Amino acid sequence: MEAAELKENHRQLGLSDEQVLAMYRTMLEARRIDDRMWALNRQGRAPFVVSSSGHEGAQVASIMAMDPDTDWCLPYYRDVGVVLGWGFRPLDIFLGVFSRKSDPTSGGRQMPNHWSLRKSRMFSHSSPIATQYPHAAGIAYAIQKDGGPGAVIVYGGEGSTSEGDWHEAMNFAGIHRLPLIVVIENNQYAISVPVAEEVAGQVADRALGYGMHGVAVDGNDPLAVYAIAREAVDRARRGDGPTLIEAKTYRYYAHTSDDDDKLYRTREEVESWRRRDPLILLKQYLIETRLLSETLEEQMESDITDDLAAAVRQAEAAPAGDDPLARVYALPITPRDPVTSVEADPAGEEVNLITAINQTLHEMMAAHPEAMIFGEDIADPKGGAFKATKGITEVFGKDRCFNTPLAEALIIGIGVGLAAAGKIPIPEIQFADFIHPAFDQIVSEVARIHYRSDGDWQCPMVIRAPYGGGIHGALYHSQSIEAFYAHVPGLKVVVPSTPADAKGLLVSSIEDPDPVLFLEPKKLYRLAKGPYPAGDYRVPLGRAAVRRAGTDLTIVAYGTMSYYSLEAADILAEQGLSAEVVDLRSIKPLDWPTVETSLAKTGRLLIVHEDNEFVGFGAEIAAQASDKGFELLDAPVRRYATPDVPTFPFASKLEEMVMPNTEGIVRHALELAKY
Ligand SMILES: Cc1ncc(C[n+]2csc(CCOP(=O)(O)OP(=O)(O)O)c2C)c(N)n1
Repeated sequence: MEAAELKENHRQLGLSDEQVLAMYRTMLEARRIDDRMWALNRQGRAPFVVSSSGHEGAQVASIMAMDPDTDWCLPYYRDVGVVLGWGFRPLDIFLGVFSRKSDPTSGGRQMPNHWSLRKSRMFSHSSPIATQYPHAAGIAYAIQKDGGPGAVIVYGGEGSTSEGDWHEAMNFAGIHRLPLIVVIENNQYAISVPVAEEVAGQVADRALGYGMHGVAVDGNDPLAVYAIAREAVDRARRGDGPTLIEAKTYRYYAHTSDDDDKLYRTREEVESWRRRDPLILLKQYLIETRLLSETLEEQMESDITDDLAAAVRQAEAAPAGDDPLARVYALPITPRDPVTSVEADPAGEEVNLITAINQTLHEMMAAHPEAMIFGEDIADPKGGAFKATKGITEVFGKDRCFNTPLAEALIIGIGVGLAAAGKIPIPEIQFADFIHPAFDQIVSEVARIHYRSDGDWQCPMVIRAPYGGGIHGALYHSQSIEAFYAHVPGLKVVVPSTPADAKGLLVSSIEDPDPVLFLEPKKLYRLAKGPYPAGDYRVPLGRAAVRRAGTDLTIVAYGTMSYYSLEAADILAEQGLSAEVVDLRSIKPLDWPTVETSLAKTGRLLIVHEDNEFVGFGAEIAAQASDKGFELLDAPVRRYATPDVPTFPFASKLEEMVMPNTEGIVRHALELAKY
């Protein structure tokens, strides 16, 4: 091995002697931390560790090209060298290894190495591979539109470049020429899968397809990595767009402490890469350039050993967290006094539901300069598939109301990044049926960011999605999705059924610090008409409305079924049956006290929704009724919902046969009353 293997000279790269020595020291510290973590694991003191050894050159050199005072950093789980370079202390890392309460990244809630720190603009990382790339793109978009000086660096392995989230993010970064640097640490394996089975050709070449600059570099040559990273950062700061850097490297330990790498790599292969260890290459260089003496090297080693011993001692002795139920929501909504009377309609000009949504979005964009609306076809001149966003680009400009590529995971993922950067993202999913590609971003990211960062980050996003049937939308333009998402801690789910509620709930959702799934019943867009309250008007989340008072039975519904239930109540009244109609408005949080109060009055409960009955949201209400309202019930709880068929067949006659309707509600109510 020759030091001459390092192709660059640090001074020509603008690095001072102190800086190149600091680079070496950080790499050495990362290596020793890794060794220490593994030893702790093997001693049974740390249950799970992830290795970074071998990657230090790529990590420390690339992060040195950034400015921790203005830039953003999104490391992945292997990036000990990156987080040290960004200012983490060994203690911060070991607090995570021992999952202690004072672990600054997650308070012991996440696995070790899932880095995050809001005050240093290091965005929270999770475990699903590749979800971080759209986040980085969203942050970079916010920086670009604010005219900020910062750039964003995001890290991942070569395996992550097979995920859709990666491709969607690169596409978006290329389209907008974002100030983004993507570092792929290609260590030749995604767990046991060799790169040849992961990528056809070279990772860096993928940049071409996305209009990005792409470059492959020897990741074990820290000075070469630094040179490339510097160019990338300069490019980003000049406004010349993103760069994909593929740093070819190798990891010396197994994938994690749970992996046995002997199953898929020979010792000879590992040894051959160890001969090009980035730490040794840089050390040789420093010796030859007379910057590193034996004494200095020994001093560094012994300082690091002492620091790590102290950090391990302190971290291991630190207390564990004791509040796993806290900080699921930034604004938890606890049940209030039940609603007992029918709310009077607010004053206002009569509009339909879609107009109410459009006007509210205009008002909110004016009231909150940080609000941004984006999605497929939402910009003018089209203004959305249903015209919900009509006129917004014209008034507020295309930086704040913009079309995205046709990529739902990206839409939600950039929303996460925008929220991290202080925006209020209001993405539209064109039809709820097409939200499924974004399931991971919503469930694994949006909903968990607050909890997993122990309250450090918030994700105030409102995801609008037209949903439901009754418009001949067939199997893929009719679905009800509320049950999937009501199941997820960290999300709030609301469904308006009147224009006034559409405004009041949308305003509350946009002002709420937590993510809200705002489901708009398509059937009601033009059918539901009512007053549009001018000026300040809010409907609190988690608060149901009693739409009609009654004494014989309670009908609990939401969305289109709330509308139909009121029609049914009129028919039932003619037949001498007094039905109380409770419109939930919020699916989650559920306003149980209002349902219970109504039940106490009527003793009979009919739950109506257009989603499938099996494990539909009605099952939750029925379960709560039996748990908390058993003594109040004079009859079994009845559900009227769609049978177990895909919603909905296209032919009108077939759709009518399965989708709940007014006549069906009347029939079920009459039967229930007879029990
Ligand atoms: C979406 C998803 N699928 C599978 C996994 C399990 N998993 C964890 S790490 C990993 C390999 C990642 O390889 P690569 O991106 O090359 O990064 P490396 O770990 O090699 O640094 C896999 C499959 C996961 N965490 N997320």
